[in-house]
Amino acid sequence: MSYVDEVLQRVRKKDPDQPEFYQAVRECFDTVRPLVDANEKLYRENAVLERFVEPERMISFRVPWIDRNGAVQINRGWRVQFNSAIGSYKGGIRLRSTVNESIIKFLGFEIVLKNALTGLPMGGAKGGSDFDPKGKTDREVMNFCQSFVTELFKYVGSHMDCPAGDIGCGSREINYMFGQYKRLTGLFDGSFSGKDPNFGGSLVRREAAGYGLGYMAEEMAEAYGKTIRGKTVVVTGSGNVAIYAVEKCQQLGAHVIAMCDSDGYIVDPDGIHLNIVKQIKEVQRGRIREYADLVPRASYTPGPGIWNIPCDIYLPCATQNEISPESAETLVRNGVFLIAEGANMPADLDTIHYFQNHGVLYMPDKAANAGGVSVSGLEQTQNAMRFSWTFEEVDARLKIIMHDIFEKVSRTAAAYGMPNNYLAGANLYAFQRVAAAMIAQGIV
Ligand code: NDP
Ligand code: 2IT
Repeated sequence: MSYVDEVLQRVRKKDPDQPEFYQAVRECFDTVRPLVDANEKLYRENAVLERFVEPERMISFRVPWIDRNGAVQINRGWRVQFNSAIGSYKGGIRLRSTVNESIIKFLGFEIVLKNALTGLPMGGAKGGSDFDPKGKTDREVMNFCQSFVTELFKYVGSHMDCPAGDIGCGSREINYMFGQYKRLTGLFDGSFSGKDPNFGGSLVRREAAGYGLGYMAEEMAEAYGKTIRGKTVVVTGSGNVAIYAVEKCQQLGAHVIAMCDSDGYIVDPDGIHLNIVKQIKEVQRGRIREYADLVPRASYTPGPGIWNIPCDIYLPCATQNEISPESAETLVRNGVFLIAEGANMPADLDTIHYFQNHGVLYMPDKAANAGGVSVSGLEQTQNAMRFSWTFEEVDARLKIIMHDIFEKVSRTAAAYGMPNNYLAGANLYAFQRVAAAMIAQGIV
């Protein structure tokens, strides 16, 4: 049995109840086989694969908080500090009722590789809780965030681990967490990213993941002598990543016609009015169906099914495994030519292969949505310098970073004889970098 298969089997045996984690490991390991086979002796001697799948540290803790009725609520919090071979830990916090250890670990595993693609000195970590801010009052969210950080602060800090947002965790939550961290430690530093720009947050951090995704889609199209200008785009989700992906696509001249949330989807054939979506989602914290109440020509369909809307470009920006094998078939049948992952792991390996085998240009999450963590890294730099760059400066750096990621990914894919296989290019480039650092630093 190959070294890759041995370790895959070990992961499945050791954590049989962690399907998302296994899925993320399989996707990576399956595509780095040529590298592992060529370096088998070195990697085996250094137990590179075994160490790669074992987090350096995983913290699980109780989060007690008081709700609006004065009742005590208990949630579970986690932080997985997965790998610090190339930099201090960095990665978001997910707040959603469905969060569990498998989800935290898949996110942690993925971001180790993502951060290695950015070119910034960042290791990988991820955290979260089975707490859902939806339907909670601001005070309840604050109570939760303060309690969460009262435990988490022991493990984070500007040179140790820097959390940021993810699903359910936006600037409101990060601001509350930073406030409590500052109170407990007395330190005003780059320990959290995604803060309000009024007190140390980087400009463009809010837009970064979505803008980066738009830049990446344009890079991919350009490599084929095409452009996203004039193309019909469907974006899933209507949260942070989705909203700013729509904004960048529209700035680049694309025609975005559909978005969704977990209740249903809207179609606006004349193009999404993003100011209305922002008002519903960012200000009122409402539901996407309200769009159709405000825009008469738009339609709302409850339930899943946004992938049935024919489009040239599909940008999944909601959650893991949102693209089923059946929806992949529908997308291909309707003529999609480009898919770039805003969400983390929206499709499994077999589905990605299906797209690739049907000539769809496919960019995996760790490359396509790396703009978010990249600007988080730039926020840490600005905090350390006690300085802040303008919107234009940060945006220009983001654009360069996304261009560089595209180059690394496509060059690596070509070097391994798999031109245009961006999944392989991303995993091979990132894995090789982290593995080399792990070997150089000894058995730690
Ligand atoms: P938000 O919480 O801001 O938005 C999430 C959106 O996805 C909401 O519209 C939500 O709908 C929708 N959604 C979540 N689960 C489902 C589901 N099961 N079916 C349909 N819709 C769903 O999160 P983000 O925009 O920050 O994150 C979106 C994705 O992007 C995640 O995969 C995240 O890991 C990834 N990501 C985030 C980055 C960031 O900086 N924030 C950076 C890189 C990647 P509803 O309101 O109904 O819950
Ligand atoms: O998945 C991700 O890249 C994020 N949630 C953002 C992480 C960060 O540190 O900005």
